[in-house]
Amino acid sequence: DDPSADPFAIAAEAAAQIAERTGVETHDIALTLGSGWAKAADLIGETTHTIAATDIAGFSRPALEGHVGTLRSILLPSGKRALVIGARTHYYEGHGVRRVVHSVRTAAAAGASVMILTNGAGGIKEHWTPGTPVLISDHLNLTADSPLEGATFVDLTDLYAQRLRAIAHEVAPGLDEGVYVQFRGPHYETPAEVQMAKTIGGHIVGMSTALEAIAARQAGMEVLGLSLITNLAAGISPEPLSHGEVIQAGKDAEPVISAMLARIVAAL
Ligand code: 6GU
Repeated sequence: DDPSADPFAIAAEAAAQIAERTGVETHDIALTLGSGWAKAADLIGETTHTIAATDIAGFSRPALEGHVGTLRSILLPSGKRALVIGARTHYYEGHGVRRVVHSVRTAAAAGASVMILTNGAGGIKEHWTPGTPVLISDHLNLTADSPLEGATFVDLTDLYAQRLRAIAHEVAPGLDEGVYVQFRGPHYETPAEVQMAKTIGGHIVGMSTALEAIAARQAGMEVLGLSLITNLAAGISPEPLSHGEVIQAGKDAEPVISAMLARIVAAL
């Protein structure tokens, strides 16, 4: 949180601590598992090490139920290594964008070249019933913030890598795609805000992922993004939104979408 601290040095320190704790020098891919996706960790391979995120430099205490607060090193059947981040700091927690992207920078420092970002989100398309997984094709960052500091001009043309999206479509035929809109939260959007998101080209509304994706791209990683539609966004659904229902929809869909994510990881 010290503005004079170098966030990349803290990420390097975190990666060194992970390497020390696990004996694994290099992780090949990293996954941040958001609401509804946590079960994928058990399906992709064998967890050899589980670390409390708070034992690692730069990680904050998890703020929310459904976010487990651990880092796991997983040996994939291919022999590759996955770092699973079950500890997400949300922008709305107010700790600043450096904290939000610290896990992504740590994954990059740990060697990961692919960053898979998952979340639970609201749907703008009426036919997306709760439980529908959607591949993120692009994003609109409405936080008015950026993880980049100073004159760092990063190209975001292929942010959600076409190469990885093609693999996802191959192993999950019929998977929908959409543009993710990151709002600051923690309140859900008004119906007018949802209409604005729709008008400017958005399909999914949420409170994470876009800032993390930018940091991953800056670090040279390829990004794959997946949203679980836990509910329709305000005004699209006739029902008011409840956090409890969002969590429940995530739990209900978890087995199916986690299995899908495991197939994607196996195909990378
Ligand atoms: Cl409707 N909006 C946002 N911003 N995040 C969500 C959501 C809606 N539903 C689940 N997460």
